[in-house]
Amino acid sequence: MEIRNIAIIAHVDHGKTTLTDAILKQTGASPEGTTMDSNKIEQERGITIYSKNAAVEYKGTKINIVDTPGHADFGSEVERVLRSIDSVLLIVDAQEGPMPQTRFVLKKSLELGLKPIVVLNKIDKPAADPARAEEQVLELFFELGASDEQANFPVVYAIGRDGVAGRTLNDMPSNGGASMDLSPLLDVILEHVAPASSPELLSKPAKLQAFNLGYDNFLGRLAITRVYEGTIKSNDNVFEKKPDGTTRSGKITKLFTFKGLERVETDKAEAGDIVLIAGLPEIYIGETVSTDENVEPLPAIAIDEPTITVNFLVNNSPFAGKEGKYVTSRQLREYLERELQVNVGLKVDFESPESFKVSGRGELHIAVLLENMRRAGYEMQVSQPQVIIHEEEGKKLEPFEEVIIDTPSEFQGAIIEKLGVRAFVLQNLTQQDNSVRLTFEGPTRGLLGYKNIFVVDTKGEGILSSRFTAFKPYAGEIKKRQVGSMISMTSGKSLGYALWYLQERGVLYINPATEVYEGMVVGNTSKGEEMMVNPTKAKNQSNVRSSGMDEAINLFPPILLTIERGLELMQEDEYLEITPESVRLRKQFLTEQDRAKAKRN
Ligand SMILES: Nc1nc2c(ncn2[C@@H]2O[C@H](COP(=O)(O)OP(=O)(O)OP(=O)(O)O)[C@@H](O)[C@H]2O)c(=O)[nH]1
Ligand SMILES: [Mg+2]
Repeated sequence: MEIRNIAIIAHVDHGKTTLTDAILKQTGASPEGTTMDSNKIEQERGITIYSKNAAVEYKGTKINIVDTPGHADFGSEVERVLRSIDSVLLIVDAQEGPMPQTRFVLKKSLELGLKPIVVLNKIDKPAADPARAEEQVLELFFELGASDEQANFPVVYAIGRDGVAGRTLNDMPSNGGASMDLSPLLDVILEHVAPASSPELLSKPAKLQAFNLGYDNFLGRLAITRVYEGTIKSNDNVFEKKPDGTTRSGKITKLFTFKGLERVETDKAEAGDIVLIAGLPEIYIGETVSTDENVEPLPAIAIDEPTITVNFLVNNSPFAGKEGKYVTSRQLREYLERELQVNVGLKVDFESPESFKVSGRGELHIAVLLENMRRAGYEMQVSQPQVIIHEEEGKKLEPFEEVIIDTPSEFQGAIIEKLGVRAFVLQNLTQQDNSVRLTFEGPTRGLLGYKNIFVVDTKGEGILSSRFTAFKPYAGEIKKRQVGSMISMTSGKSLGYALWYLQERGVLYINPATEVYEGMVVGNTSKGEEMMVNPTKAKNQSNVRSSGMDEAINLFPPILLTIERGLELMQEDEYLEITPESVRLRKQFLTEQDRAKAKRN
């Protein structure tokens, strides 16, 4: 069977997974109701975190499809995937037009010489403007130095959610056209994407390259590979070559291809296909696997440098060990070691026995790791995220990001002012009706802790997306307005009366009847100063006890801490305590006395 290999790429939320799911359903490759976002955390958050392979059959051709994550923290997943396929569907929301991640994934695709197919999606949105979006996409191609051939891209219009596509707007049912399904898109794929193999490639010895890793409890490490040449069989003796030529030998024990969302075992796979291989415990991204010892290794696949670091420590709060199953340093270490096998963007420094330095591509990357750990029964505490500073020729370099904001115009003043203080420079401003799009560049450091402020400043109506651009010269000291913490001075159960009194002074993180301990942070103060509070205090005892008092008082809903919110809100002298059931913020030193002592030193 002929094979075509494509990846679906886009900015976050532009509709990649919805479209992929619809393709799987319409081709009968997977039943209704299944989704490529198969991971629990993906489903809860409604975003894709891991790139995933699927395969469908259409008009006698096998199409391997890789759905990729659009969130910038997972951009390195996309880069690797692009090395394994022959073309991309660049999905663009017809209302939003190209966004930062659109630019990033398109740039990478063009650099690799791929010829994208552009899908203008979500044309059902009331404010969709496919003509304008198409114009912007074309501009972006030119700006990124596309060749004439690349810039002459085919365009398909789609409503992924309804599972319809058309080669022209007039084909769309919403415009009175006759298109009923996604076959126009699938036809364009067959016409436009080169077949993944040829008799010549098939006649050579087997040659594969690993572009992603997996893990199976029984089979151990797995590699997702593209077969470039020849035929690979299970039980083949192979040579694994690093890009520098270093060679190991090994044996393939099992092979799987993709069918729908499932992996199916097979005894051989031919040039052009994408297969999972087992049996090579040390295989790594970018390595070439071949039956021929003298094969020329394929070029390396670059893996992005981490940009932020968080220290992971054994939980030593007064509530340690109450909720978690795995709490020791050894257990944390074992988890992280396993994670490093598959979490490619991650780095861990195990040097210190008390705290492991975990580095990743952004706050979300770290937050997802922590979320996975707590769900697996782990408990730990982590320090405030810090950006990674590089030293180059005696110069300090730090990660920079591009930020694009869409907001109602009335909020732009506050945004420009606050990002300005955080060393972000406004680079572009475009007005459209009552909203503006602002483009900034500045240090990641300045962005840490800003997202909560942004939500407040735009009353939840602004959309902020950011992505790493490069390590650039250190932007100097940034004076952020500190939020002060409300610190519990005692241990016990919080009471409604006490919280009612405290909510006058700031924002609370806890509900009534929450167990607290001395040194735990229960809220933040609007004035910005640290404050010792007693959230367990009952109404003055000397008063006659008015029954029902607790029910009658009016409490604002607290801002309950999630892992991400905690990482954003926490101060440098605090830890975020994470257990299977709770997320708490605490001072590193629990008593006022110890804090004062630590300050003096
Ligand atoms: N109006 C409209 N909404 C759509 C369409 N397709 C998808 N959506 C919605 O857009 C949101 C994001 O869809 P996804 O398919 O998860 O987007 P994605 O590109 O896979 O997102 P990430 O993987 O997180 O980058 C969901 O709420 C979808 O229901 C469409 O054709 N029209
Ligand atoms: Mg998705």
